[in-house]
Amino acid sequence: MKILLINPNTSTGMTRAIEAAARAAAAPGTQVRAVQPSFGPASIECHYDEAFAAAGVAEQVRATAAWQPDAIVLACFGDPGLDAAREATEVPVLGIAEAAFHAASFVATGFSVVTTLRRTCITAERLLQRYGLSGVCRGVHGTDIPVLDLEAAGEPLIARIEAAAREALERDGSAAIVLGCAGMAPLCATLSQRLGVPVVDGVAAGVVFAEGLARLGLRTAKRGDYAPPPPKPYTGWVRELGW
Ligand code: 2AL
Repeated sequence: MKILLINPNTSTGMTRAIEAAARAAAAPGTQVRAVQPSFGPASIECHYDEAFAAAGVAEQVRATAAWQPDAIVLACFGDPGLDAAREATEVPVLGIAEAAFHAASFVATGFSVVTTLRRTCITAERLLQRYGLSGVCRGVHGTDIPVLDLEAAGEPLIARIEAAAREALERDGSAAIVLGCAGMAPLCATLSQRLGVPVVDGVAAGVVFAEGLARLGLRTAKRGDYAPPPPKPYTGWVRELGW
């Protein structure tokens, strides 16, 4: 079984951290490969960043096709380029927000999301609506921690996330926490142990769900809107990315 992880940002340190978290979650015998786009933002913290990250995801789905993954996980909490990736491949593609929300909904009737910059909360809220899980999420909370600060997360930063999670559980009356950034994956075990509630990291959840879908033999539907893109010329710096 081969699982491809695409970190949609261009931070190599974060790609390696995400890869380690994914390997820890994967079943024995599963190969995990983590890649990142050749262009785009170092972190994804706003709509503008996300526009370029989505193109980077499409680039990497194409560039890694020869590796023949059994499933693909997009490791950014905004799930950038998810639909485009599904058009560009036949294997299942999961976003980590999508995976984390569903996992949390399996173990609690109400969960809270703790994420990075407050301005990214709208992205998570829109995704919850998209996935039909707004009714299970009791609140999305920004910490105003920049994504790249998570690369060297020491105790003060972990304590800030822990405090935000405790406040969210209390204020929302929720029973589980979803970590709202791929960069928080390495903190999941520590936060689970300290908080005493289910803490969901979308990277681990995404890898496990991806393995499950591949084992079920499910492929992305090619009848309808997830069919391959209609061929046409692309111009300028993306001319190689046209179908
Ligand atoms: C993220 C994430 O997971 N990776 C990234 O660059 N930005 N998410 C977030 N909410 O800031």
